[in-house]
Amino acid sequence: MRLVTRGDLDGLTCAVLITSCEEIEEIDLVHPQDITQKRIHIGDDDILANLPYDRGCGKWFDHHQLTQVGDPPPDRFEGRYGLSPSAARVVFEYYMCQHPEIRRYARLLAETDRFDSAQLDLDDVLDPREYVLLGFTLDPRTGLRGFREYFFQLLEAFKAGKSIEEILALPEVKERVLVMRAADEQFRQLTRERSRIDGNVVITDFRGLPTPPVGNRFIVYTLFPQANISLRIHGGPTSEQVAVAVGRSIFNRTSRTNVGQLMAGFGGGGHKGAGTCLLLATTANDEIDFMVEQMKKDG
Ligand SMILES: [Mn+2]
Repeated sequence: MRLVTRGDLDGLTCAVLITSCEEIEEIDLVHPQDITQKRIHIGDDDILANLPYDRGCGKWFDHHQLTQVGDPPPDRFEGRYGLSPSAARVVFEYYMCQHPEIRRYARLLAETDRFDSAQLDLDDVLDPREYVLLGFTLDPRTGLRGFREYFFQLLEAFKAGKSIEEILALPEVKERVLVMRAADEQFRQLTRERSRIDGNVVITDFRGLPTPPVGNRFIVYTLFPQANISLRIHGGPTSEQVAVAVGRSIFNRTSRTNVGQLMAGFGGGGHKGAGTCLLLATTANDEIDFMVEQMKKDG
């Protein structure tokens, strides 16, 4: 079978668990909109994890809000869906009785829950350690490239039973941590320069930079504690597209915006607390203004 998932920490933990319970010959890392926009063919030999439902799939595991975009899941399907802190938790609950040996990943799973649902404190953002640090090196939103090979290296390391200390000592991991730390001060500076406050919203515009800046996506909330929600704009996968990432502050938790729902209105998706969408560059500004107005109205 093939596993189709996304290249973040939750996708990695899904891959660790599913490859322990199923015969997986191939793993593909895709973006959720590759599924909803049918850019890849999904058949009954495919397991989808941490991604929207596709009616062709053999099994499906997810924890994101259901959106109007893409195939609606039927009442009965193979796999499991639930509003859980991580998709990996949903996978774990599905396989645990048949495969009690996956309990050995309990710590990885608990930390994936915490990371994927952004239950982080100030120290996790300013001085990340262990699984949180590893999660930031894998986060596609952090802007580091070449994550495919990196994802498979980490998968192999966890399957081989390596500890988090051993994994953080791998040269590829150390290198990414160094790149992240080196870029950190510059990222703060750029975030300060390119952000503006509009009511309760902090808007950061990274469009027009030669490369997407590398940095921790929660830093913005430490720099603008008065904002309860952020909207970040950067270049999309093609020059005709603009990517938007919206998130509620993890420190000032007063925003009432349902981000996943708001993003679904623009072809994207996510959770109550965070989500993304891709816009056409030609109409992006008007759509972004609309989103900001909605977030201000929600309070
Ligand atoms: Mn997830």
